Amino acid sequence: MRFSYLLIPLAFALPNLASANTCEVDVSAGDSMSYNTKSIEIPSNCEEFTVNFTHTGKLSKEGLGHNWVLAKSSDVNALANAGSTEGIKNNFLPQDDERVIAYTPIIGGGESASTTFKTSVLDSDEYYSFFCSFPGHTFMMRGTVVVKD
Ligand SMILES: [Cu+2]
Repeated sequence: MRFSYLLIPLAFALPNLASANTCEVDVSAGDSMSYNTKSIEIPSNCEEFTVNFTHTGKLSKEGLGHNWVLAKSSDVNALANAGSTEGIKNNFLPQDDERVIAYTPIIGGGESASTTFKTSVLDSDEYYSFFCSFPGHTFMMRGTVVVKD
C-alpha cells in the first residue's frame, strides 16, 4: 500500500489545473451525506492517479466530516464496520489494513486533502469502490471506480 496526502486550505484564487491532467479528479462533499459524483473513471494509461477531495460545507470534521477511501467493492462494508470504532484520529479506518488501497484523512468544512496511488494495484477483473468511512455515512457515500481504456 502506498499513499500520500496533503492538508491544504482552500485556495480558490489559484487557477484550476486539474482539467489539464486526466490522471487526477476533483471530488467534493458538503454538509450532507453525498459526494458530487457516483463514479470515477481512471484512464488506463495513467501510472498514478490522484484524487483531490474537498469538503465544501461548513460543519466540523467531528460533526460531519468526510473522507475518500478506495477499496475493492467487496471489502467496503467490512472496512466501514472495522473502522467505526477507530476514532477520528485514525480516520475511522482499521490501521495498516491492506484492504485500504488509498485514503484521505477525515476533513471538515473548508478543508481539502489529496491521495495518490499507483494504478498497478488495481486488477482489471476486480470491482472497486470509493466511500466515506465516517460512521453512518458509508451506506449513502459510495461510488464506483473503474479503469477505462
Ligand atoms: Cu462522510
